[in-house]
Amino acid sequence: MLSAFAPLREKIHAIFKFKEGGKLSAQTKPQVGIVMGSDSDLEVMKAASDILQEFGVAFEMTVASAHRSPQRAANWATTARERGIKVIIAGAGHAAHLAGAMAAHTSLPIIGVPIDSSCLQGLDALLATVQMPPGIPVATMAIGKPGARNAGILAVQILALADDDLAARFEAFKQDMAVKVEQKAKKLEESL
Ligand code: AIR
Repeated sequence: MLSAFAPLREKIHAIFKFKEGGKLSAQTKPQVGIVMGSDSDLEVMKAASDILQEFGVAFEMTVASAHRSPQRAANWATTARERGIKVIIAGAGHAAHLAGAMAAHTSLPIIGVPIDSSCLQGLDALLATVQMPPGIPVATMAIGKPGARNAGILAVQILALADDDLAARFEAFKQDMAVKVEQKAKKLEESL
């Protein structure tokens, strides 16, 4: 069964060759804006930038706080579209209003990442990010690093709607995951 995947795997490796050499394309104009409430969120939010890098999607990254620097957060969101940004990923912990603030100040799609930085381990941030009032959506991911990685993946999927090359790479990425599961299943079954 696994051998059937061999040619596919070669194709995937060809498509994903940028994994070894850093960014795939020479494209430098950021398409994704990543913003976080504090530099202490970077360890989590790096999971979003890492996957964007794997796909060769250019991004910009900054810190802005909906509470500590509301004007900076508003300015960054308001000017995002004119900077060429198509999707915003916003991560914050505690009473996390950053993603909602982004959504208030731009019509670009917003992906929210609740950060597990508080004593409530991100449950507070999850509720604050996900419970947006009707009319102002935030696509809210899981808490912490897995959510940040998924935020990057969702941004890729959104951009791939208008980018056939990126869509092909995303398909390969999904197929690669399936191949890995096949390998794990085989290994587990053989160990029994
Ligand atoms: N935060 C900062 N301004 C508003 C909020 N909600 C969040 C950050 C971080 C947490 O507060 O997103 O997760 C703690 O920040 P710091 O700077 O004290 O480490």
